[in-house]
Amino acid sequence: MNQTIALVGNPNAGKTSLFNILTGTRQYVGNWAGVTVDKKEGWVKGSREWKMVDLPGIYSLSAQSLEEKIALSFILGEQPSALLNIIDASNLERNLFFTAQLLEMGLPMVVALNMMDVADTRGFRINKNRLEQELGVPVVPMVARRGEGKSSLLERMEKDIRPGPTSIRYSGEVEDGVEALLPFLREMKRPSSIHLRWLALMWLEGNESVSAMIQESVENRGLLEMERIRSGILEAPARIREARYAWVEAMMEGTVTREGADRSWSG
Ligand code: GDP
Ligand code: K
Ligand code: MG
Repeated sequence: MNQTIALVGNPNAGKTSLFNILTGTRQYVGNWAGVTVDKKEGWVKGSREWKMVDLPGIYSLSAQSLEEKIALSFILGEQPSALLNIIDASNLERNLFFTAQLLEMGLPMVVALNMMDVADTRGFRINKNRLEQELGVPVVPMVARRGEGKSSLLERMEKDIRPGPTSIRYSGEVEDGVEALLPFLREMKRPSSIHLRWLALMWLEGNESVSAMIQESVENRGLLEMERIRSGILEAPARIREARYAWVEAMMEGTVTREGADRSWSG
């Protein structure tokens, strides 16, 4: 059975390196329609055959840069069956913010914890099992540039790939807003594997791509009510961001220590 897996991660996390070791030379390079951002597709050799698409490197799904729009419209439009999220172990905090958004989306996912050599050199000790437990999806330590971790990654993609839990809890106002939006979202045409909760959060954040999709398929009275819910929450995007940052911080505290340094994770 052929399935599509989208490779997603921050710029410079090692996506191209990982794409290359997973697909060998059998890759296709083109452009995303109408833009000059590279589009790469290739087949991943394993016992389960995956078609892999390398999406543009992005930091979040919120800011709506060209790259983010491309990534989001691929995920919403082409509906990949799973996500491979590559993260930079030496920049874990920043990378996990994006991971939080991806987990909430609800697609089956695996995390490639790349740059383990750099993390080691910088003195980061990452409790991989704990991180895996907390994220709720497989986490595979890797050094993509040297091909290290490839076979474990393939094994986990085959056996353990799964949707993560949606463990982030937002402020009461935001949670009430999500709850109130769900009935409208249930009615709309949408990719079946995407969580309504994630769509509701993207709506509250004012995400353009998701809002456009919603505007197409929810009737006007419903839209008015959805607008009312959104504008009734004071600074919803900031509240949502804060909760995600708090989640990332808690994740860091439980899973990473740094040797020979004070409690700062960066630098
Ligand atoms: P992309 O921007 O996500 O596509 O990342 P690239 O694959 O282009 O990698 C960015 C840089 O990091 C390149 O110079 C890679 O050779 C390097 N790189 C990728 N993976 C690793 C790794 O695991 N360890 C180290 N030290 N460097 C890596
Ligand atoms: K790069
Ligand atoms: Mg690249």
